[in-house]
Amino acid sequence: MSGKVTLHYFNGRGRMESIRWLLTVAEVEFDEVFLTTREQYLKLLNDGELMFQQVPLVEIDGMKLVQTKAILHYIAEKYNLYGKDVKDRAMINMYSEGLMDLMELIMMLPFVADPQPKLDNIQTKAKERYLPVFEKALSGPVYLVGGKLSLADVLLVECTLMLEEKFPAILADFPNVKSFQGRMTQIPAVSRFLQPGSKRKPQPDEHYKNTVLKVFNITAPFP
Ligand code: IBG
Repeated sequence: MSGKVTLHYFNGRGRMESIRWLLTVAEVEFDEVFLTTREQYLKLLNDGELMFQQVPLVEIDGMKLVQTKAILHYIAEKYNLYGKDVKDRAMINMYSEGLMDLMELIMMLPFVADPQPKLDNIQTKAKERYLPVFEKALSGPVYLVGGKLSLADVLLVECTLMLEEKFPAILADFPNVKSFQGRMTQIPAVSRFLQPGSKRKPQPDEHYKNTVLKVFNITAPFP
């Protein structure tokens, strides 16, 4: 069925959450199949659905897409969230890659043996490496690239909200980023996504963590 978009992932953020955000901003409805057992994952593997034996998996337009970035780029391109030309796209990709590097650090926190040093490192990197870039880029422009909403903006609002969950005052020194967040959260689709009962996933909890460990048969924590 080409009309329906179906996401296959855990009932948690992980690598799928940015895809949920982008579909939401594009106003694309989606269904979700949650991975809860190892058997489900093994069936996806045995059925040849996972090119690299990994999720996220997204069924869209008759395709079964894997690889988070490929999925994000397809959606961004299709729904006009990928700039006006190849130069815009290069900028969007640079901003997006930086944001995904930072969000990946946060995503892995529940699975590491000693999260506090990692958390400290995330805060330092956010303040000294990442947020200054966006503060500068937003000193004037409303959007990050080309005067129009793009994938990079969607990832930035997602990332700033994630950072504030961990470090509530982190945007105090980044007023342009804070104003940008305020504008983005007023977009009706985003505002609805931030309400309880939406498909936005909460911060990871023990249940989510244990489900991931069980499905992937992981015993030791990550270093
Ligand atoms: N480059 C790929 C992408 O971006 O889609 C990486 C995908 C990926 O790492 N997927 C993980 C997976 O399927 C799950 S999300 N791993 C199984 C395997 O055998 O590689 C990341 C993840 C979390 C928690 I969240 C623990 C381990 C991985």
